[in-house]
Amino acid sequence: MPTSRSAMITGVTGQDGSYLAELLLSKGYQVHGMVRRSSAFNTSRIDHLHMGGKANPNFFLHYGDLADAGSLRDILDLAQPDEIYNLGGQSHVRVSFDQPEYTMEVNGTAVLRFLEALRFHLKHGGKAARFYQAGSSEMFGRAKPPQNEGTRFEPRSPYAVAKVAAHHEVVNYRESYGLFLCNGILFNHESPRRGENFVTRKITRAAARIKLGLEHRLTLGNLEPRRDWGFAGDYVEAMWRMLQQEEPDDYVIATGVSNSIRGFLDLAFATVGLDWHEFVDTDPRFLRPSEVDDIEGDASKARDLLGWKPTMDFASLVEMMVEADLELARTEIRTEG
Ligand code: NAP
Ligand code: F7E
Repeated sequence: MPTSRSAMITGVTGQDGSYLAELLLSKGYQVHGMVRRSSAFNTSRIDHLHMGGKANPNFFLHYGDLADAGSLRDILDLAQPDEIYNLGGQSHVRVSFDQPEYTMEVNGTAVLRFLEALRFHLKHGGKAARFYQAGSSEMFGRAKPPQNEGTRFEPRSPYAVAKVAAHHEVVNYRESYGLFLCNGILFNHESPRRGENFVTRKITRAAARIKLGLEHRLTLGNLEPRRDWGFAGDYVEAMWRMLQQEEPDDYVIATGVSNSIRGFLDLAFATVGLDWHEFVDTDPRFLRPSEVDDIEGDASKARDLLGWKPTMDFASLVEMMVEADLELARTEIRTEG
């Protein structure tokens, strides 16, 4: 087991970054997380790792931003990472239609910026680092399921277009400069730490709060799309495995099972003993100008080459998220007295 390897994570304050930081620390890595400046605290998902009596001495945070080349170079210089996980980004597909240029900047151009920073780092005597890029099943867009590494990209949003650009940047730098760079093509993955404006968490949070009387209605957009939902904790393990291989490559990570938003609603509300039809409204403001209707991944390559498979099925994932949101709602009720 490695004891002195160093890793750099962008997006460490996000859902995946927090699980990945825990995983790498548990393996003995020194972990350097990049945090962007915010007017309010944005570290709630990682506070248990760097604050108070249980602060991990191998966990370091640095201010930086994917839009700022200097901060990327500085952190590379300081951390001398063996592995880099580029998880930072504007991750909301609907929002990418409102902020297309910014999304391309942070999800697409910033990857090029980072790869150039890495080349600069190497040219100036820095340690050679392996690099993971957070690609997405959204890149497949309207390509027919099941989608795998050979499926054509048919992106349907500014988010997906930017991720496709990043994917090709990584392949191009790998082929041109012989760097160890991997694209993970991850299908939707969720957890109690999922942002509250993604559909899964929006539903589990509302189911819990409606059950406990804190809210009365839930308003959603399109209930028909199908997604291949897995557990984020399983997916960060796959990221790590990609960087432990002899050769760099690209991998689809998915459960191979898809469900509709309706299916998610069925299970989430059943967990609290309610029928969602009585509480859910739909509103066109949550619709997207173009939708990805059907997504289901074929992760056989990851199973065969990485020995990776998901540990949590759809029903257990939904139940875990609802239970966590019930606990949060109960705490809120106790605190407010
Ligand atoms: P998330 O919870 O939204 O986290 C995104 C992270 O990126 C946050 O730490 C955020 O910082 C940071 N960030 C945003 N803009 C940045 C910038 N300009 N510079 C530096 N950091 C910035 O997303 P996630 O679910 O963990 O996903 C991680 C990555 O995987 C993202 O790139 C996402 O697009 C991709 N992905 C996610 C899924 C999924 O289903 N979760 C699937 C495929 C791919 P703040 O905390 O300050 O906002
Ligand atoms: O939408 C529908 C919506 O925003 C899922 C990101 O992590 O996974 C995520 O992207 C589906 C879509 O996730 C609401 O139209 C209905 O069909 O939870 P979502 P996403 O767009 O699949 C991919 C793999 C990523 O890479 C992304 O970073 O649910 N939907 N009603 C709704 N979606 C939202 N957010 N809110 C609604 O009210």
